[in-house]
Amino acid sequence: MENDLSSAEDFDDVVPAEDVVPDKTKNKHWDRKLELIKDLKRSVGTVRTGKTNLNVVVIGTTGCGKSSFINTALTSFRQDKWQLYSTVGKNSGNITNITQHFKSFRADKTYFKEDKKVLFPTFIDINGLEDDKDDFNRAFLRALFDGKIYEDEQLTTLLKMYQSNPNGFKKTMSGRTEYLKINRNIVVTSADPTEPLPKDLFKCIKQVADDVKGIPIFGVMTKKDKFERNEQIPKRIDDFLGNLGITKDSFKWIENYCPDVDKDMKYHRTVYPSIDVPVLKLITQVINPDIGPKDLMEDRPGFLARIILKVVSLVSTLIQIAIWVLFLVLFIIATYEDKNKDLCTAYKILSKQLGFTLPDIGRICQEPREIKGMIFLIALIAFSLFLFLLPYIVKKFMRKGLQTCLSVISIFILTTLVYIYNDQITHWLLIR
Ligand SMILES: Nc1nc2c(ncn2[C@@H]2O[C@H](COP(=O)(O)OP(=O)(O)OP(=O)(O)O)[C@@H](O)[C@H]2O)c(=O)[nH]1
Ligand SMILES: [Mg+2]
Repeated sequence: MENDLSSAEDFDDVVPAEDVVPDKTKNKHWDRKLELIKDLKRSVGTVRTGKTNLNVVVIGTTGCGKSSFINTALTSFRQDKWQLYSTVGKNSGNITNITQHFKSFRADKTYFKEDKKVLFPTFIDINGLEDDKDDFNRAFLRALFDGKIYEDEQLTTLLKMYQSNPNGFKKTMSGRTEYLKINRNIVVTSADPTEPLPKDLFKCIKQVADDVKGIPIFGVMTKKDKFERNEQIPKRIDDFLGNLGITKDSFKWIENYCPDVDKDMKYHRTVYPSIDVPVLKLITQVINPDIGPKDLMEDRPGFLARIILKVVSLVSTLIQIAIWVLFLVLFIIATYEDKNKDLCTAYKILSKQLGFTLPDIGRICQEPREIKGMIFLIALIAFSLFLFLLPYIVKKFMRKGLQTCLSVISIFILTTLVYIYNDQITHWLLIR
C-alpha cells in the first residue's frame, strides 16, 4: 500500500477532475442504500423523542482497519462522496500514521450535518490494543465502557499510568466524571490469514462487555477485497466469532474504501453503494440488536421468497382492483337511490296531506336508523384502516410505493363518496 492517506486535503488532487466517475445512482445497490438510511433514520428517531445518540466504539489491534471502517461507516450515510474522518495509517511494516487518540465522531458535527436532530450514533475510534496486555486491556476497557476516557486522550499515556500503578489507575478512572458511556462495541479484525487472531484480546473484550456491562458486541472483518477467495477464511471467521461469543447475525465481512479497492481512488468524488450497503446493514443491527438479519430484506431473495413476493403482490393488486370496483358500485347505487329519495319526499308530503298510506312505498321510505348508519360508518373506517395497513405489509416484502399510492387515493375517494352520499348509502343499506 503506497498511499499515505493522512488528511482530507491531501485527496483533492488525487483524482483528476476530468476523470469519469461511475454513476452511483445507476448502481443496483443505490436504492437499497437510500432505503437503509431512511429506515435507520426512522429507527433512531430525533431529539424530539427525548432519546439520545448511541455511542459505538470500534476496537481492534493496530492496523486491522478500525479507522478505515469508521470512514466507511460514516461515508455510508452520505450520498455525495467518501470522506476521510479518521486518520488512516500505512500498513507496510513501517507504520507512521497509527491512531493515537480517543476520537469521537458525532453525527450532527461530522457525518450527518444536514439534519442535526436525527440521532444517528456517535462512532468512537481508539488506538489499537495489544493482545498480550490482558490486565491493562481489562482495566482500560472497563474505564472505556464506563465513559471515563476523554476526547483526544492518548492510550500510551494511560498505559504508562497503569504500568506505574495499576490500582492508582483504577482509582483515578472510577473517580472521573462520565464522558461518553459506551452502548455498543464493534470489534474489527483483518481477514489477512498471516496475521494471528488476537484471541486473548477478543476474550477480554467479551468478558468486560458481557460481565460488567452487558454491552452488545458486533464483529467486522475487513479486507474482503483481498481475501475473498482464501480458503482459510471460513475457519478464521468461526474463530473470530467463537472468541467473541457472537453469531454470524452480529457479523459482517466487508471491504473498506481504500486504494486497494479502487486504485484510481474515484471514491474521492463519489460513493460506492456496494461498499455502503453491507455496512449500513450492520449498523442497522448495531442500532437494533434484537432484530435478526432475516428482518433486513436481502437484496436477492431466494426462490421461495420471490414466489411469496409475487403472490402477495398479485393478491394486493387484486384487492386494490376490488376496492375500485366497490367504489364504482357504491357510486352507481347511491345515484340510483337518490331517485328513491325524491319518491319518498313526494310520498311523505302526499300521504300527510291526503291521509293515505301505501305499505310497500312506506317500507322503502322508512327513516334510516342512526345506529345502523353508525355501524356502517365504523365498518367503513375499519376497512379503510385495513387498506391503509395492507400496503405497508406488502411493502415490507415488496419495498415499492405503488400500493401505498393506490391506497391513499382509494381512501380519499371512499371518504369523499361516503361524505357526499352518506344519506343515500345508509338508506340503501337499511332497506335491504
Ligand atoms: N485492501 C484493504 N485494505 C484495507 C481495508 N481496510 C483497511 N485497509 C488498510 O489497512 C491499513 C490500516 O488501516 P487503518 O484503518 O489505519 O487501521 P487501524 O486499525 O485504524 O490502525 P491503527 O489506528 O494504527 O490502530 C491501511 O493501509 C488501510 O488502507 C480493506 O478493507 N481492504
Ligand atoms: Mg486507526
